[in-house]
Amino acid sequence: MSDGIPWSQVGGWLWQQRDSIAEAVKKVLAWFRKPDGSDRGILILGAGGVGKTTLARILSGKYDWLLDEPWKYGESFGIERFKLKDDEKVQVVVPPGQTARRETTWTELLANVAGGKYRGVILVSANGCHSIATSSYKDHPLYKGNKDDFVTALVKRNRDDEAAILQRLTPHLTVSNGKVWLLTVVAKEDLWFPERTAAEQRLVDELAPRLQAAQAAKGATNFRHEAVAVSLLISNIVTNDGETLKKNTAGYDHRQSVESIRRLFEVLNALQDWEDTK
Ligand SMILES: Nc1nc2c(ncn2[C@@H]2O[C@H](COP(=O)(O)OP(=O)(O)OP(=O)(O)O)[C@@H](O)[C@H]2O)c(=O)[nH]1
Ligand SMILES: [Mg+2]
Repeated sequence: MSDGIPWSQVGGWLWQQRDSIAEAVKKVLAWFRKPDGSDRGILILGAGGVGKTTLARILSGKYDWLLDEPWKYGESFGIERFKLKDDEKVQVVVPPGQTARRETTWTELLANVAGGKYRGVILVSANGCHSIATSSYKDHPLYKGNKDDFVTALVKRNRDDEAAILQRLTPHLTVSNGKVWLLTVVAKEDLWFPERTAAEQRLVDELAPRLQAAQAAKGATNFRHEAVAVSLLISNIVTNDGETLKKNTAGYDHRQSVESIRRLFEVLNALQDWEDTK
C-alpha cells in the first residue's frame, strides 16, 4: 500500500469511511430539506456521460459507493428529479447532458438559474472522459479507422464541449437574483489521475475569466465558487459491446476514491455554511 496502510487493515479503514460518509450524506439530505423560506433546489448540469446521475444518486443516498456495482452507462432522456421522500418540494434537478437532449430542457432551467430558483449549481465535467452509449466505437462518427486517434479526438471534442457548457452557464449566474453558489466537480479522477496537473491548469484557465465576471457582478456575499476533483467510482470506459476505450489508472484505489468523495462532502458542507452568512 502506498502510504503504509497494510492490506489487512484496508477493509476496516474503508468501512469507517463508509460510516463517516454516510453521516455526511445525512447532513446534505438535511440541508436539502432545510426550510429557508423558499424551496430552492440544486441543479446538476454537464455534458452527457460525465457522471451527473451517478452524483445525484450519491447525494440523495440512493447509491452506495462501496457496495453497489458501477452500472453500465445509459443516457438519461428527460429531467431527473431526486425528490426527498418526506419533502417533495426540495429537489436535486438533473437534466440530460447529451447534445440532442439539451435544447428541450436546458433553456428553461438556465432561465431559472438567472431567476434565482436554485441555491446552487453543480457543474460536472470529467476532463474529457465522457461515457458513450454506442454499440461499437467503430460506429461512432469520429472514428476514422484508428482506435487511438478516435479516443484522442473524442476526448478533445468532449473537453471543448465542457468549456462551451461553462461558457453557456456562467452568464446566467452573473445576472442571477440573490445568493447562489457554483460547485465545479471534475469527475472520473480515476481515469485521468496521471494528467492532473494539466487538468487543473485547464480548469483554472477556463474558469478564471468567467468567475471574475460573476464575482464582480454579485460580490462575495452573493456568489461563491468551489472546485473539487472526484472519483465517484472506479471503472473503465467501455462501449455497449464491451470494448475498452479508456482504462482506469493502475494503482488508483478505493482509498483514493473514498477520500475524494469525502472531500466533496466537506466542500458541500462549506457551501452550506456559506449560505447562512449574511
Ligand atoms: N471511472 C469512473 N466512472 C464514473 C464515475 N462517475 C460516473 N461514472 C460512470 O460514468 C457513466 C456515466 O454516468 P452517468 O451518471 O449516467 O452520466 P450522466 O452525466 O448522467 O449522463 P447523461 O444522462 O447522458 O447526461 C456510468 O457508467 C458511471 O458508472 C467516476 O468518477 N469514475
Ligand atoms: Mg444521466
